[in-house]
Amino acid sequence: MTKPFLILGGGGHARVLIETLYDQGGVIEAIVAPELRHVREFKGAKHLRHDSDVEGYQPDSIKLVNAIGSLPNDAKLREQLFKRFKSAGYSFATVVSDTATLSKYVQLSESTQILPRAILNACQVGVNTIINTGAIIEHDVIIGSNCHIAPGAVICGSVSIGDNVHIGAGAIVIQGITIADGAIVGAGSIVKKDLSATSVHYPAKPFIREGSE
Ligand code: JB3
Repeated sequence: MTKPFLILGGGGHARVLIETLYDQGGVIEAIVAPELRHVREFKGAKHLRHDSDVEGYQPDSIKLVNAIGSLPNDAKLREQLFKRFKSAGYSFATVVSDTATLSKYVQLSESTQILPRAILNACQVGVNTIINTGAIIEHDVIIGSNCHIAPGAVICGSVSIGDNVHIGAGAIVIQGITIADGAIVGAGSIVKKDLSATSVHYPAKPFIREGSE
Protein backbone atom coordinates (compact mmCIF):
# COMPACT_ATOMS: atom_id res chain seq x y z
CA MET A 1 0.00 0.00 0.00
CA THR A 2 1.20 3.54 -0.75
CA LYS A 3 2.46 5.35 2.32
CA PRO A 4 0.63 8.48 3.54
CA PHE A 5 2.11 11.76 2.37
CA LEU A 6 3.48 14.67 4.37
CA ILE A 7 3.34 17.79 2.20
CA LEU A 8 6.06 20.42 2.73
CA GLY A 9 4.54 23.81 1.84
CA GLY A 10 0.93 24.91 1.72
CA GLY A 11 0.76 27.46 -1.11
CA GLY A 12 -0.01 27.46 -4.83
CA HIS A 13 2.38 24.68 -5.79
CA ALA A 14 1.06 22.48 -2.98
CA ARG A 15 -2.48 23.05 -4.22
CA VAL A 16 -1.66 21.62 -7.67
CA LEU A 17 0.27 18.63 -6.32
CA ILE A 18 -2.36 17.77 -3.73
CA GLU A 19 -5.11 17.69 -6.36
CA THR A 20 -3.08 15.11 -8.31
CA LEU A 21 -2.35 13.06 -5.19
CA TYR A 22 -6.01 12.96 -4.15
CA ASP A 23 -7.07 12.06 -7.73
CA GLN A 24 -4.68 9.11 -7.53
CA GLY A 25 -6.16 7.91 -4.23
CA GLY A 26 -3.32 9.24 -2.07
CA VAL A 27 -3.74 9.81 1.66
CA ILE A 28 -2.48 13.15 2.95
CA GLU A 29 -1.41 12.78 6.56
CA ALA A 30 -0.49 16.43 7.07
CA ILE A 31 0.61 19.66 5.45
CA VAL A 32 3.75 21.17 6.96
CA ALA A 33 3.89 24.95 6.51
CA PRO A 34 3.83 28.07 8.64
CA GLU A 35 0.59 29.05 6.88
CA LEU A 36 -1.92 27.41 4.56
CA ARG A 37 -3.35 29.34 1.61
CA HIS A 38 -5.93 26.95 0.13
CA VAL A 39 -7.62 25.28 3.05
CA ARG A 40 -10.69 24.13 1.07
CA GLU A 41 -8.66 21.89 -1.26
CA PHE A 42 -6.60 20.53 1.60
CA LYS A 43 -9.72 18.69 2.85
CA GLY A 44 -9.01 18.67 6.54
CA ALA A 45 -5.48 17.20 6.42
CA LYS A 46 -3.59 17.95 9.64
CA HIS A 47 -1.66 21.20 9.70
CA LEU A 48 1.86 21.06 11.17
CA ARG A 49 3.51 24.45 11.46
CA HIS A 50 7.18 23.56 11.83
CA ASP A 51 9.51 21.51 9.65
CA SER A 52 10.83 19.88 12.82
CA ASP A 53 7.34 18.31 13.23
CA VAL A 54 8.31 15.93 10.39
CA GLU A 55 10.69 14.25 12.81
CA GLY A 56 7.66 13.00 14.77
CA TYR A 57 7.23 10.45 11.95
CA GLN A 58 9.55 7.51 11.31
CA PRO A 59 11.27 7.97 7.92
CA ASP A 60 9.89 4.68 6.60
CA SER A 61 6.30 5.38 7.69
CA ILE A 62 5.57 8.29 5.32
CA LYS A 63 6.61 9.82 1.97
CA LEU A 64 7.46 13.50 1.80
CA VAL A 65 6.21 15.67 -1.05
CA ASN A 66 8.29 18.77 -1.70
CA ALA A 67 5.50 21.25 -2.38
CA ILE A 68 7.70 24.32 -2.00
CA GLY A 69 7.71 25.90 -5.46
CA SER A 70 10.59 27.68 -7.06
CA LEU A 71 10.92 31.13 -8.56
CA PRO A 72 14.13 32.65 -9.99
CA ASN A 73 15.09 34.63 -6.89
CA ASP A 74 13.42 32.39 -4.36
CA ALA A 75 14.55 28.86 -5.16
CA LYS A 76 16.79 27.83 -2.26
CA LEU A 77 14.20 26.65 0.28
CA ARG A 78 13.02 23.82 -1.97
CA GLU A 79 16.54 22.45 -2.31
CA GLN A 80 17.37 23.00 1.39
CA LEU A 81 14.35 21.02 2.59
CA PHE A 82 15.10 18.22 0.13
CA LYS A 83 18.69 17.92 1.37
CA ARG A 84 17.75 18.26 5.04
CA PHE A 85 15.22 15.45 5.01
CA LYS A 86 17.19 13.19 2.67
CA SER A 87 20.13 13.30 5.04
CA ALA A 88 17.75 12.45 7.91
CA GLY A 89 16.72 9.27 6.05
CA TYR A 90 13.36 10.36 4.60
CA SER A 91 12.34 9.77 0.99
CA PHE A 92 10.40 12.00 -1.36
CA ALA A 93 7.57 11.05 -3.68
CA THR A 94 7.86 11.58 -7.42
CA VAL A 95 4.53 13.07 -8.55
CA VAL A 96 3.26 12.68 -12.12
CA SER A 97 -0.13 14.12 -13.08
CA ASP A 98 -2.53 11.72 -14.79
CA THR A 99 -2.94 14.25 -17.60
CA ALA A 100 0.79 14.50 -18.39
CA THR A 101 1.97 12.53 -21.43
CA LEU A 102 5.26 10.67 -20.96
CA SER A 103 7.27 8.53 -23.37
CA LYS A 104 8.03 5.09 -22.00
CA TYR A 105 11.71 6.04 -22.24
CA VAL A 106 11.51 9.00 -19.84
CA GLN A 107 13.86 8.71 -16.85
CA LEU A 108 12.59 10.52 -13.77
CA SER A 109 14.34 10.95 -10.42
CA GLU A 110 13.26 11.24 -6.79
CA SER A 111 11.04 14.25 -6.06
CA THR A 112 10.63 15.10 -9.74
CA GLN A 113 7.19 16.61 -10.32
CA ILE A 114 5.39 16.50 -13.67
CA LEU A 115 2.36 18.74 -13.64
CA PRO A 116 -0.86 18.58 -15.67
CA ARG A 117 -0.63 18.36 -19.47
CA ALA A 118 3.15 18.47 -19.62
CA ILE A 119 4.53 16.40 -22.51
CA LEU A 120 7.84 14.56 -22.19
CA ASN A 121 9.48 12.61 -24.96
CA ALA A 122 12.44 10.34 -24.20
CA CYS A 123 14.47 12.52 -21.79
CA GLN A 124 16.05 12.56 -18.31
CA VAL A 125 14.88 14.72 -15.41
CA GLY A 126 17.00 15.15 -12.27
CA VAL A 127 16.06 15.09 -8.60
CA ASN A 128 13.69 17.66 -7.16
CA THR A 129 12.98 19.28 -10.53
CA ILE A 130 9.56 20.67 -11.47
CA ILE A 131 8.18 20.31 -15.00
CA ASN A 132 5.24 22.65 -14.71
CA THR A 133 1.87 22.72 -16.45
CA GLY A 134 1.90 22.27 -20.21
CA ALA A 135 5.68 22.37 -20.63
CA ILE A 136 7.13 20.34 -23.51
CA ILE A 137 10.40 18.45 -23.04
CA GLU A 138 11.63 16.93 -26.28
CA HIS A 139 13.72 13.86 -27.11
CA ASP A 140 17.21 13.43 -25.63
CA VAL A 141 16.92 16.42 -23.32
CA ILE A 142 18.84 16.12 -20.04
CA ILE A 143 17.70 18.29 -17.12
CA GLY A 144 19.63 18.44 -13.83
CA SER A 145 18.46 18.74 -10.24
CA ASN A 146 16.42 21.49 -8.56
CA CYS A 147 15.30 23.06 -11.83
CA HIS A 148 11.96 24.67 -12.59
CA ILE A 149 10.65 24.44 -16.13
CA ALA A 150 7.73 26.86 -15.84
CA PRO A 151 4.33 26.52 -17.51
CA GLY A 152 4.29 26.32 -21.28
CA ALA A 153 8.06 26.34 -21.80
CA VAL A 154 9.31 24.34 -24.80
CA ILE A 155 12.66 22.55 -24.56
CA CYS A 156 13.60 21.23 -28.01
CA GLY A 157 15.59 18.08 -28.78
CA SER A 158 19.02 17.31 -27.25
CA VAL A 159 19.10 20.38 -25.00
CA SER A 160 21.27 19.98 -21.89
CA ILE A 161 20.23 21.85 -18.73
CA GLY A 162 22.37 21.90 -15.58
CA ASP A 163 21.29 22.13 -11.93
CA ASN A 164 19.27 24.94 -10.33
CA VAL A 165 18.16 26.37 -13.66
CA HIS A 166 14.93 28.34 -14.07
CA ILE A 167 13.26 28.35 -17.48
CA GLY A 168 10.47 30.92 -17.43
CA ALA A 169 6.92 30.50 -18.62
CA GLY A 170 6.52 30.23 -22.37
CA ALA A 171 10.26 30.32 -23.09
CA ILE A 172 11.58 28.33 -26.05
CA VAL A 173 15.00 26.71 -26.03
CA ILE A 174 15.98 25.55 -29.51
CA GLN A 175 17.58 22.17 -30.19
CA GLY A 176 21.06 21.28 -29.02
CA ILE A 177 21.56 24.24 -26.65
CA THR A 178 23.48 23.86 -23.36
CA ILE A 179 22.33 25.83 -20.32
CA ALA A 180 24.76 25.73 -17.39
CA ASP A 181 24.04 25.57 -13.64
CA GLY A 182 22.09 28.38 -12.05
CA ALA A 183 21.12 30.13 -15.28
CA ILE A 184 17.79 31.94 -15.53
CA VAL A 185 15.79 32.17 -18.74
CA GLY A 186 13.16 34.91 -18.57
CA ALA A 187 9.57 34.19 -19.46
CA GLY A 188 8.95 34.37 -23.19
CA SER A 189 12.63 34.20 -24.15
CA ILE A 190 13.79 32.39 -27.26
CA VAL A 191 17.17 30.86 -26.45
CA LYS A 192 19.40 30.27 -29.50
CA LYS A 193 22.84 30.37 -27.85
CA ASP A 194 24.43 28.39 -25.02
CA LEU A 195 24.16 30.01 -21.58
CA SER A 196 27.00 30.03 -19.07
CA ALA A 197 26.56 29.36 -15.34
CA THR A 198 24.35 31.87 -13.48
CA SER A 199 23.75 33.93 -16.62
CA VAL A 200 20.36 35.53 -17.23
CA HIS A 201 18.65 35.46 -20.62
CA TYR A 202 16.12 38.27 -21.05
CA PRO A 203 13.32 38.14 -23.61
CA ALA A 204 13.29 40.53 -26.58
CA LYS A 205 11.78 43.96 -25.95
CA PRO A 206 8.49 44.56 -27.77
CA PHE A 207 8.86 46.65 -30.94
CA ILE A 208 5.74 48.52 -31.97
CA ARG A 209 5.40 50.61 -35.13
CA GLU A 210 2.45 53.00 -34.76
CA GLY A 211 0.11 53.98 -37.60
CA SER A 212 2.20 52.92 -40.64
CA GLU A 213 0.33 53.08 -43.98
O1 JB3 B 1 4.51 29.38 -11.56
C1 JB3 B 1 3.81 28.50 -11.11
C2 JB3 B 1 2.81 27.78 -11.97
N1 JB3 B 1 3.89 28.09 -9.84
C3 JB3 B 1 4.71 28.76 -8.84
C4 JB3 B 1 5.48 27.73 -8.05
C5 JB3 B 1 6.41 26.92 -8.92
O2 JB3 B 1 6.27 28.41 -7.05
C6 JB3 B 1 3.76 29.54 -7.91
O3 JB3 B 1 3.09 30.55 -8.65
C7 JB3 B 1 4.47 30.13 -6.68
O4 JB3 B 1 4.96 31.33 -6.99
C8 JB3 B 1 5.50 29.19 -6.12
O5 JB3 B 1 4.65 28.33 -5.43
P1 JB3 B 1 4.68 28.17 -3.84
O6 JB3 B 1 6.03 27.79 -3.38
O7 JB3 B 1 3.56 27.26 -3.48
O8 JB3 B 1 4.46 29.66 -3.29
P2 JB3 B 1 3.37 30.22 -2.29
O9 JB3 B 1 2.01 30.09 -2.87
O10 JB3 B 1 3.87 31.58 -1.93
O11 JB3 B 1 3.41 29.29 -1.01
C9 JB3 B 1 4.57 29.11 -0.23
C10 JB3 B 1 4.22 28.12 0.87
O12 JB3 B 1 5.44 27.71 1.50
C11 JB3 B 1 3.32 28.70 1.96
O13 JB3 B 1 2.35 27.78 2.36
C12 JB3 B 1 4.31 28.94 3.11
O14 JB3 B 1 3.69 28.86 4.40
C13 JB3 B 1 5.25 27.78 2.91
N2 JB3 B 1 6.58 27.97 3.55
C14 JB3 B 1 7.32 29.10 3.64
N3 JB3 B 1 8.47 28.86 4.33
C15 JB3 B 1 7.24 26.97 4.15
C16 JB3 B 1 8.44 27.53 4.66
N4 JB3 B 1 6.90 25.68 4.32
C17 JB3 B 1 7.77 24.89 4.99
N5 JB3 B 1 7.46 23.60 5.17
N6 JB3 B 1 8.95 25.36 5.48
C18 JB3 B 1 9.34 26.67 5.35
O15 JB3 B 1 10.42 27.07 5.81
